[in-house]
Amino acid sequence: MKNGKLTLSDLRPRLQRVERRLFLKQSLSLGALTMLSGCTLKDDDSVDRLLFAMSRFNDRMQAALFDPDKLAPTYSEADLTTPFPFNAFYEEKLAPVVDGENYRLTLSGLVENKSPWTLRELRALPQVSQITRQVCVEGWSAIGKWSGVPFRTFLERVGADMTAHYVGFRCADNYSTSVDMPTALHPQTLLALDFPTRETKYGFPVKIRIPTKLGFKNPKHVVEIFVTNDNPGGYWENKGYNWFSGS
Ligand SMILES: Nc1nc2c(c(=O)[nH]1)N[C@H]1C(S)=C(S)[C@@H](COP(=O)(O)O)O[C@H]1N2
Ligand SMILES: [Mo]
Repeated sequence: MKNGKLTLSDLRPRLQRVERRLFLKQSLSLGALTMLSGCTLKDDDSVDRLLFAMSRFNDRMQAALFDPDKLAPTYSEADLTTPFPFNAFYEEKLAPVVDGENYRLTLSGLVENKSPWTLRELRALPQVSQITRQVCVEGWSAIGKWSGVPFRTFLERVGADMTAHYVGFRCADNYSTSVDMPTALHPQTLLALDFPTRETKYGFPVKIRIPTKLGFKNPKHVVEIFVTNDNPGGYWENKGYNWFSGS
């Protein structure tokens, strides 16, 4: 501290902590630290506000750098991780068990045809399979196979406004997340109906599998999809995880 103002060296440990929290290791650089040293940051609040603003700025930078044609690596059956790890914001035994017969996938927001979809109708759309790696911020990654409808095909089918900025997801366990439209339209983004195992806890009946995003941006047990121009945030995003969290 100098004259009641925080200095660069005061901030460094805190930034390192926040960086870990926001997963900005590569992008919150020394340059950004130097930039901070010119600011008057008197209290924790202003530091947090600035860091949050930087994370938002970072989202825009990352979105601009996102190459919609760059593919995530794919793997072979021999690479599959077994048993496949489970993760959620609750214990495994609390995972929701959705009734497939009565299930309806609902649509809202900037979508022309808002008729809900049954599982049978979703299965009747063109299906593809892919083997990709899911990366969780909690320090594990695993290779799994997901099959289902290319999400772009689904968005075209329902007449989603593809010029809108965001697609949001609500889940049976009250989880939520959202992605930018280019990510939603990415060729590997899948409305998955089959999961690494048949156990329902991996997302039955619908998981949006996005191999260009961290695990937490891959919603399981999805019950509602909406298209919007206002960033919907999400369960972890609202707790400070970097919104873009992808490659
Ligand atoms: N509905 C819902 N989806 C979710 C989560 C959750 O808690 N609820 N957790 C996310 C996180 S942090 C990860 S890493 C993956 C884990 O998916 P898995 O159980 O198939 O490995 O699901 C994501 N999708
Ligand atoms: Mo995760």
